[in-house]
Amino acid sequence: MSNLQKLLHTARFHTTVARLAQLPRDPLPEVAFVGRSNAGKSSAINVLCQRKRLAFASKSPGRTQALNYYALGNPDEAPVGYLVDTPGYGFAAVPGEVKAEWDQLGGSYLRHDSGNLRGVVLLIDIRRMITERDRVLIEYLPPTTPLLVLITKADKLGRAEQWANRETIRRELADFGIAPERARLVLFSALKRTGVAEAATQIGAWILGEAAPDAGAAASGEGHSPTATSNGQSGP
Ligand SMILES: Nc1nc2c(ncn2[C@@H]2O[C@H](COP(=O)(O)OP(=O)(O)OP(=O)(O)O)[C@@H](O)[C@H]2O)c(=O)[nH]1
Ligand SMILES: [Mg+2]
Repeated sequence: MSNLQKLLHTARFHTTVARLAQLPRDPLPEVAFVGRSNAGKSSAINVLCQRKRLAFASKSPGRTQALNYYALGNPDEAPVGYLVDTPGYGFAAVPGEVKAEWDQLGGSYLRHDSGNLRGVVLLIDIRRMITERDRVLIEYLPPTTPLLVLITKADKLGRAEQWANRETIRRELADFGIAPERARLVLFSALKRTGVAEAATQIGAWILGEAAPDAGAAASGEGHSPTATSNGQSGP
């Protein structure tokens, strides 16, 4: 296992942010996990960090209501970066007030562009594909922010369907004007640990400012993805 992957195993809870004024002021690299409610953000963080209950995963959508910061690096030293779990969006049962809150917090966090955001992990449920809200979210981002698109809950479908849906998502991203080299697509399952090594390697590389090896080198044995690219850094 590479050092890039191991970096995520050092994750520990840092702080919860309910208002933008509370964002950490240290200019450390951040990687944000975003996606609709129930897409599997918190579950992905737990499996990537090899911690069962670091982020709270729940059957009731809308569980994560604030930005949760997890610090990375040797626990005896100052953090080298953060993972940020963000509130899910777009769940119909969530009252309008909570939705407005997402726009306030999740939306403005992505838009405010602190200069610290090195990459965004966008989680898409493999059975739901890309939604209008996902598209709006991508538009909030600084236009060069690289994306790691985790196609989650891949275990719910057979291999052929997984790859067919991955192809549809790839096409939809292209239709939204996302350059192929900006987005790396990974079939992912927190349950079966599919795609975990590749995702952890990319995220570790973003935090440490290194180039990620391509999919073949980082893959967990769950299939080489022909269109994946090793993204460059968006950092300053
Ligand atoms: N089968 C399967 N279920 C998953 C997977 N990942 C997450 N789930 C389930 O999906 C549900 C939602 O997962 P969460 O990780 O809480 O989703 P979230 O995106 O953090 O949700 P919010 O915080 O509400 O936005 C839970 O019941 C998880 O157990 C996966 O890879 N496979
Ligand atoms: Mg969550």
